[in-house]
Amino acid sequence: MSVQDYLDKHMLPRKIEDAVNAAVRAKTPDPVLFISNHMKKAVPSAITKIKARQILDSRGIPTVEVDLYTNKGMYRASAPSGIYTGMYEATELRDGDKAKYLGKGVSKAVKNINEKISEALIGMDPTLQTQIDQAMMDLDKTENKAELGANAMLAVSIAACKAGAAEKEVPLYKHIADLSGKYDPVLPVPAITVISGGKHAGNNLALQEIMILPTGAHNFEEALQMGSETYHHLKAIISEKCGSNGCNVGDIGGLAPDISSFSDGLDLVKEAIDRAGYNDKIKLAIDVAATEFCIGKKYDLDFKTPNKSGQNFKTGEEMIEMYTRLCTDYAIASIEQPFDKDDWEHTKLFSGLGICQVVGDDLLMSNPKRIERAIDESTCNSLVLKINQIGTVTEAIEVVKQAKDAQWGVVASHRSGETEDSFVADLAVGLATGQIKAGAPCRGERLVKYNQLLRIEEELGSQAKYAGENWKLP
Ligand code: 2PG
Ligand code: MG
Repeated sequence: MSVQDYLDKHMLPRKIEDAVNAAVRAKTPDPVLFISNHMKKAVPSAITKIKARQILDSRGIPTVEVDLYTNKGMYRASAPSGIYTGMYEATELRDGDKAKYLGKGVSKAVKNINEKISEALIGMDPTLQTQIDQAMMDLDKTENKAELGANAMLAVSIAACKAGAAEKEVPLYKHIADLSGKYDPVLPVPAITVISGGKHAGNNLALQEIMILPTGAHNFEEALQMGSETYHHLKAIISEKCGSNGCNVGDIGGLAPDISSFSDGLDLVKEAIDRAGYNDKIKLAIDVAATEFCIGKKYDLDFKTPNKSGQNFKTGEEMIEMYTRLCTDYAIASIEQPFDKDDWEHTKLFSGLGICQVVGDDLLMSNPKRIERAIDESTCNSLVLKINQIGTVTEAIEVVKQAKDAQWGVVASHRSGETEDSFVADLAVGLATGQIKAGAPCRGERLVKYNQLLRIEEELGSQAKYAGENWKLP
């Protein structure tokens, strides 16, 4: 690296200027000593090494893990992955070599990190997240991160963010809040998945997730307790009614009884909330993931039922009627992806009724251009933030600001293919999203996020603020 590159990477000229100004302001008798002390604090330990490898996610599919080193230590991060990877999201780079992992290997993404990304980032200050992410984007040069792979870039971006927090000697959520320059930490309301269907489970339920939101809890710890108790009551109810086979779980830990109607699932969950004694403290939410069963312009509610697939089609209007009825019958507070990813028309019509929070998942794909269109056209009123769809921490922060500035709700989200990385928990707190989706209170890769939130709440002590009833706009 040239001297000029080194100075630029560390923004040294600006830091020297800051130090001189601080010395003048302090009217110090010994400006040289003052400036030298100031610079010692201002010049961080740089990134010294980046090493990536292929690991397996919670579904046994390869993903990228990164170890990023500074003089302070080693910081590890990995990229999650979803079922649906759409054309509007950043590219997940996979090898395509069918002889290995059915084409899903990530050795090219790993190589990109170990060679190109590592060369560009070594020597950089880990606290300068924007510059780090920009350096990767400059190297990639494509609009959708197709060259280096969003899975490669995200794992590095998260590892750098952790190193930045350590460098500043502040908790990760605090560093993220600082990077936003805007938010104070807030513990989110967990949207806890209790029933799984759709492409996440082997039952006949088209609906992907039924979630519970303990908005009436006093703090996060109590919210998680309510969620766990309700989950276990539900397990007992399903076992009584459908036999223990019904208690098998889907990809994100939700129970997967063999039911096919939305209302059968909601009835079971209502009964569990009732048994747990949390009727007035827990709200219901669903993620329909309707893109998965939209055929032409119609929705096949029996798309998973053998011999019935194709016989229970509903039009967009009929889906609106169904949602309206469900919201009345079950007081559903939030519906995610109620229509196809490109069904702007019905999403807007339903959202316009103002019955519940309408969350855009595949519709938005955490893509700033699609979010902008949805804000302009009032298509929905909440964003599900999936960081691997966008590919860097900096861009994730920007889309959260975009959504919040439009008075939208924000749900920080895991993916169905997860790892032991708990970054999304700190991200939700640091950006005060108010809501987090991390699956069921079951399976390690889900609990690692919820357990991290318990630790953050403990650390914040009397300063901890739980979003609670302000879950949409904390
Ligand atoms: C969703 C997510 C997680 P996937 O649809 O919101 O629950 O699933 O990661 O498969 O897209
Ligand atoms: Mg979804």
